[in-house]
Amino acid sequence: MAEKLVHGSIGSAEAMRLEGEYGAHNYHPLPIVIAKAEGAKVWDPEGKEYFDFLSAYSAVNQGHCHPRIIDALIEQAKTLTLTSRAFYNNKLGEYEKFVTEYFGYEMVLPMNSGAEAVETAMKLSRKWGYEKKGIPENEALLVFAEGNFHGRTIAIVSASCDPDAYHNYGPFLPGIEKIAYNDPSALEALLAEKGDKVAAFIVEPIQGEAGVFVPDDGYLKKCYDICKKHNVLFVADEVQTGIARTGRLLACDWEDVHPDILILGKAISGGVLPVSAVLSSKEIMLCIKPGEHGSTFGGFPLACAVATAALTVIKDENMVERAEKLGKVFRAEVEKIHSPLIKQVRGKGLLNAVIIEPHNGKEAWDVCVKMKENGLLAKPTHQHIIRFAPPLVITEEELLKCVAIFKKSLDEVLA
Ligand code: IF1
Repeated sequence: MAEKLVHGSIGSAEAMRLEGEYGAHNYHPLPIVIAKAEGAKVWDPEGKEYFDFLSAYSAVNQGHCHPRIIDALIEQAKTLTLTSRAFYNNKLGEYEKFVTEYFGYEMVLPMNSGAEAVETAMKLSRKWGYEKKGIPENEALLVFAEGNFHGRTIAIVSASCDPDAYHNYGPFLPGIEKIAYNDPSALEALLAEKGDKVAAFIVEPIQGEAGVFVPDDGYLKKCYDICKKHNVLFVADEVQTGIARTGRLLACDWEDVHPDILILGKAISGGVLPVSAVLSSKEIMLCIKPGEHGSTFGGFPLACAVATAALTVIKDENMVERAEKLGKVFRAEVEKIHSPLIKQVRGKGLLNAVIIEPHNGKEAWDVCVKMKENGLLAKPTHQHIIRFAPPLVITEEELLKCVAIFKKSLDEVLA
């Protein structure tokens, strides 16, 4: 007999069946259906409660359905949602002033998805390369790090080293160079050889998809200095690492690096709307002239209201400090767990990963399925890595409860 429904009008089994039947099969989700969420918790249609340790890949840093962000959404939705950029609107300029001052930049170019913002940064870098640096026409190069994840467009997957991301999507974008991550000498060697044609080095301060791969201290600063030496733009993709997640407003703040171009997405809206942003100086941003780039929704009034509220909440609720403190607690507690399945815990702030050592045929997926049964949602990546990234509103008490669920699940998987 079917379980009684608590949230919504269809049960978990039916929701999963419908997705499988009518939706493209471009994902392999954990078998959990979310019907309601608040703060760090989510509920399935049958009313079972879970802690969310994925946070929509760090988009809901402020917690699910944060009341102040939702209020801003509703208020603005009743007044004005979209004008296109063919006309001015009374929210965009105010938001642009707010967001540029918030992150310490002169100008912003608003977009929607993270991938669009990365594309924008690629186009902006090329424009600057031709118009300011003087790279000969159609010869500009963009440098990426191996193991990167910047999104799903054809230009972006042209820079990917992951066959799942690029296989059979060719032909790819030319003018892309890939170098080893966490190796400043690889950047120096490439720029020494081809630096006069390189417009930008585009890098994640911590590689998320690669499994929360934290580079050595000083890596970003060294790369920044190498870029300056060769008149190359240092572009940081902080779509996942930005906005308090790592215990700093930006992960680049850990090394006092101010990127020439900063790419933001995900948590800039608190997971309420697809909002992204590219921030830069006037010198760089004004290389793009009217009609040369844009999007129907980019900077729409609803996004402006939501992003302003989402960023205000980050400051008002001290989320940077929370992430730093709770991250230390999380890593210290996980290090105390003795299980043959745990190989390593790593991360910064509340962007963490546990590397799983397969044992008796059990791997990360099995641990995640068991944690799900025990009320904790986390997602495996690359077979042997589990990401732990709760909303930053989680309390220390809840966090400790979740570490206990993790420990219990590790034990049960091997039992
Ligand atoms: C999916 C990963 C995370 C990103 C960085 C740009 C984008 C992303 C550093 C593009 C997006 C997402 C996309 C999501 C899974 C997720 C992800 F596992 F694939 F790598 F978070 F770790 N730059 N990351 O991490 O932003 O266009 O998606 O808004 O399902 O593809 P988007």
